[in-house]
Amino acid sequence: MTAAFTRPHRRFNPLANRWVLVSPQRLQRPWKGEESPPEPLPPVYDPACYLCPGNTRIGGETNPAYRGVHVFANDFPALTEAPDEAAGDDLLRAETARGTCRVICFSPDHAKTLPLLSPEALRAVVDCWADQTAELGQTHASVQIFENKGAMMGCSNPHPHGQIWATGHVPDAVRIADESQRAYMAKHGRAMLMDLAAREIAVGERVVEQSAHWLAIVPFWAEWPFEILLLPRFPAARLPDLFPDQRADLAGMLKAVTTRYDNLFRTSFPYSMGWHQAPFADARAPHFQLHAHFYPPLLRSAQVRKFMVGYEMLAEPQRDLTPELAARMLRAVDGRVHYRSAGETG
Ligand code: H2U
Repeated sequence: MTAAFTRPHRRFNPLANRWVLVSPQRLQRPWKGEESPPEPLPPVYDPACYLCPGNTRIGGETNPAYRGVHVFANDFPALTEAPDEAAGDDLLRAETARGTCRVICFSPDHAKTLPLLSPEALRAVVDCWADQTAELGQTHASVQIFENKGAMMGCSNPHPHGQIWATGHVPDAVRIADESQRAYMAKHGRAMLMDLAAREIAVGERVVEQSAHWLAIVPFWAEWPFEILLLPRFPAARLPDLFPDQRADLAGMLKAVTTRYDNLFRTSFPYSMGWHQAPFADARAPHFQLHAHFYPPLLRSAQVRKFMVGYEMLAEPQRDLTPELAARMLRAVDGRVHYRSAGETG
């Protein structure tokens, strides 16, 4: 049905419970990204970077001489562990939002990004995400792990880093993903995203990367041009549930997906990515499948981005490039050799 869909249509996102408008007639031919020369890599160490080992942060603390992954408490947290305060009424309603915000440096090397890290270093990032989730999940309702990459996504610093926000409440996007998956399981007796993984593997046209344990697709209902949904092919509600071989495989998957992204327009591909994990209220959550969203803004080159404005802000998201074509473009570029290392041996 989808490949033959050449006229305007809407697709439903059952995970987020909303629609996206697809207008493939506006953009039927694939295009080749402008091949701008790679920007110079930042230095391995930047004395002015507040995330590099040994440097002083804006808040006055000094980073240790860390050699792998490094986590610290955000000096400007969006949430604090404040005690409860009064709420409002039905019209003007408020409630206390308590939480903990941390920053995670993926590497001491200022010049690295996820696709440039070794599989072992990426595995350490996965382990750190899982350990942080396990720790903060003991005292919080939800743990949100994310990375803003690139100035286009508001990232403050090229040093490879992400964030962890653990909250006493379940934020909206996670609440909706939880409710949608719960309703699907009540109706079908199976997990929504296990069904989706099986269906997408069978169909194949939206698959970007597939490994023994993981699947990366441009979802049928993608809003951003090159959006990716990363799914486990086994039941798992949260990152700490992952077994060692699943973690190692995930590290390879992260490397492959981000390598494809960078190779698409031969640029350090900006995005916001993050994990949706089951809220901690349910010790077991068989309806909820752990998954990662990658939301990249680029549309047709390293410079030309998709704007979510006008109709998107006031009505619903709209896209021209079909998810099937986006997946084909991502499959067509190398998922193993990064453009910066092409030509290198070993
Ligand atoms: P982003 O690049 O995704 O914005 O993340 C950087 C975070 O680092 C940001 O939340 C924090 C900011 O508050 N930060 C510190 O904790 N200490 C600093 O010295 C500078 C930035």
